[in-house]
Amino acid sequence: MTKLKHTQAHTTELNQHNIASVSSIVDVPTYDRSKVKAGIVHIGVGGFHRAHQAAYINELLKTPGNEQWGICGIGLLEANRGLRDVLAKQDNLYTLTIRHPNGRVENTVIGSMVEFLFAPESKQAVIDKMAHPDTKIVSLTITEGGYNFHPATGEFDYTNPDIMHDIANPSEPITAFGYITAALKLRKEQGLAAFTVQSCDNIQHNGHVTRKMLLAFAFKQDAELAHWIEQHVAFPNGMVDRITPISKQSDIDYVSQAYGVTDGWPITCESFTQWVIEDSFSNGRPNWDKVGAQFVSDVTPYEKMKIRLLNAGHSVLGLLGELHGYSTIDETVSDPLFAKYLRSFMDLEVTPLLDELPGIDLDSYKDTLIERFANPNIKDSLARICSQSSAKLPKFLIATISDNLIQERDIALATLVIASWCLYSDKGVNQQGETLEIHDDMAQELSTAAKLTTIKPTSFIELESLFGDLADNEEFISQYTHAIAAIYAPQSQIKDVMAATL
Ligand code: CS2
Repeated sequence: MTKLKHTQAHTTELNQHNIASVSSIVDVPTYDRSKVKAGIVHIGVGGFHRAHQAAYINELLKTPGNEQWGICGIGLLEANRGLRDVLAKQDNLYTLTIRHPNGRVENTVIGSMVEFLFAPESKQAVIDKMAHPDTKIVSLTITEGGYNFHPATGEFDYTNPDIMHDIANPSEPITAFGYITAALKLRKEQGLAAFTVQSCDNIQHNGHVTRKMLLAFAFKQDAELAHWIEQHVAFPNGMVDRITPISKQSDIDYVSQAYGVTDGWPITCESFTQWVIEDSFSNGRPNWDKVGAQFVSDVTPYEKMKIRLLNAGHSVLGLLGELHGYSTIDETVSDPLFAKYLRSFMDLEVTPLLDELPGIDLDSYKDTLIERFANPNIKDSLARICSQSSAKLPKFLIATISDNLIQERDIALATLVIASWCLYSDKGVNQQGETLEIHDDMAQELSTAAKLTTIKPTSFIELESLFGDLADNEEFISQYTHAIAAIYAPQSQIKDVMAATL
């Protein structure tokens, strides 16, 4: 997000000193923040973390006895400088605006982040913080791409220049892996217990993936340390869920106009929230189950359900909606054809691949998803959903196609989304000719491959790092080239092709 501007002159600045004066209008932390210690160091203080984990901890801190579970946020990237400035002014406080589908709005000032460190300017401070005896958990929201695995093989990518830098310069890290390894090394040397490394990203088996990646990194740097990590660090898998659009100027204006509070970076999110966590921690953990999270012994079916239905469903609406010219998820799903397409995709191409979950009725889970997407008060942009599709789709959608091909099931609905992704990457405009806002680390590669489509219809799916060997699968080639022919036809309208595919 670009840095947001304040709007009104006569508002109260949000900071610790002013908390009491805004307490009559918004829900503020009632606990003594000066007594809260950072037991959790969290890398990646984006909107999602602030709407999810930090909100759970804020709730927990209201009950005395949990003061050891505050959060120290870490901004790893140079792009986090603006966030650091805002949080510093606000004593790390921010407003969470929860918007219910029926229009109800709840505003809560979140106080669980008690420290924030901007890594590019304080590398050693970050390492020391993670190595501090109070730190019990290092958690991560670094997005799918941050885990540095090859999308098709799942293996650690040693060719990433930042990783090469971190392997060669253990005391000057850039990546999350570099910091975590440096801190664990210090803990080992000082005889301190290892912290838990807890991923809060949308990756299936996020704990296992984090473990595999961290060990791959650490082995290159220090094999003995890697063995110690293998034995002592827990990496719980978890499923996280709360739709959190990118903050906009209108969110700042709302907090300022409705509550007279100047907050430089409020977060807006939906009312639904879910967190399912495997109860495996190396050094204690907060009682998140007391504030709505769920501890389970195996999170696999929950994460598969969420990633294959919610996240893939978002991408289905996102890519098709972008081509049509819609701009938000609620707008797209309120079009009956898009709603029908989404539901058919979920029912016909995803549900048969999911395991039964005790206590979860998949039909009502899907109904709820459609209601959540339709929330008119959450203006979640299609540009956000489609951003970094190259890191998302292999797990969210391409995996569903591969599984269905093995089981000889339908793939047509998902395949049209892939063909649409090709057209989106090729043309970079919607059907009205308006330029699309595309953010993808692989944007150049995607566009180069997509632009060859008219010469070679399968060029896009030959991107092996995304599609693996799918470009050798005859059934997939046949359905994909059929979809490509339909959407590349002169005057073709995406809605007509969707209707014909249903
Ligand atoms: C979205 C997710 O970025 C995406 O593709 O599907 O950010 C989604 O909003 C969250 O996972 C909801 O929990």
